[in-house]
Amino acid sequence: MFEPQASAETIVAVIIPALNESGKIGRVLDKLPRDVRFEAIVVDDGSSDGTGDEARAHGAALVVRHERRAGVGAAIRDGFTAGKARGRPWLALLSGDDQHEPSELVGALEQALSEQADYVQGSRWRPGGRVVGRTGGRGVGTRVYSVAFSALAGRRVTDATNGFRVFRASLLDDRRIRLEQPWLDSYDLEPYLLFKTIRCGYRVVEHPVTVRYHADEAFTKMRGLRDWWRLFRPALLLRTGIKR
Ligand SMILES: Nc1nc2c(ncn2[C@@H]2O[C@H](COP(=O)(O)OP(=O)(O)O)[C@@H](O)[C@H]2O)c(=O)[nH]1
Ligand SMILES: [Mg+2]
Repeated sequence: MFEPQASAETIVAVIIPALNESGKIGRVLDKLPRDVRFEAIVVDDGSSDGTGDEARAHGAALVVRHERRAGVGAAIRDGFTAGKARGRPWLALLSGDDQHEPSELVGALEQALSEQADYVQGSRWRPGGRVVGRTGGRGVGTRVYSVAFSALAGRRVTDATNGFRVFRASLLDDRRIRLEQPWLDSYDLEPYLLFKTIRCGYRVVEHPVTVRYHADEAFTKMRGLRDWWRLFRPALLLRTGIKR
C-alpha cells in the first residue's frame, strides 16, 4: 500500500487562453510538468480550428469553450473563475501559442512558496531568463513598456507584458481588484491585474523565464497601436483615477 503524499495534490490551475492555436496548444500541454500539483485549464475562445479537441487530446483537465470570440481578457477571466471553482489555491497563466516554457512553472511556484510571495511575474530580462528567436522589435518595445509601467506602478518590473504569471487565487477575492469590468475583455486584463496587485501592497516577485519567437510561425494576434494602447492604458487610467 502506498500512503498518499501530503504534496500529491493539485494546487495550481494553469490557465491557457487559446484562439485558433491548433498545432500549438498540444505542444504547450505536452510540455507541462509531469507533476500532480499542476493541472491545465484551456479556454477555447471561439476557435474554428479544433483547438479545444486538441487540448482535450493532450490532457487538459478542463476545456472552457466560448462559442464566440470574447477576447483574451475575457478568456483569462473565465479560466480564473474555473480554477477557483475547482478549489485551487494558486492560479498560473501561460500563453497558448507555445511562447512560454511550461516546465518553468515548477521553479516559479517554488519561488512563490519559499519567498512567501503572492504573485510571481515571469521575466525574460532577469538573470537566467532568455529570449529564443527573433523578436521583430519586441525586445525594445517590451522594455520601454516596462519602464513606463514601473514608473506608474511605483515598483520596478523588468518585463511587465510577460504573460507568464503565478499568483494566489485569493487575490481575486480582494474587492479592490475588479476583473469583472467589461473594459478588461481584451489585452487590458493582464496589466490591470499586475498593476492592482502591486498597488494593493501584495508581495510581487519576478522569476526568470524563457520567451520563444518561432521562426515562420505567428506569435501574436495583436493588431497595431490599438492593442498596444490596451496594454498600456490600465496603468495610466488607474494611476490617474479615471478607472478603478
Ligand atoms: N489576441 C487574442 N488572443 C486570444 C484571444 N482569445 C484567446 N487568445 C490567446 O491568448 C494568448 C496570447 O495572445 P497573443 O496574441 O499571442 O499575445 P502576445 O503573445 O502577448 O502578443 C494566445 O494563446 C491566444 O491564442 C483573443 O480574442 N485575442
Ligand atoms: Mg503570443
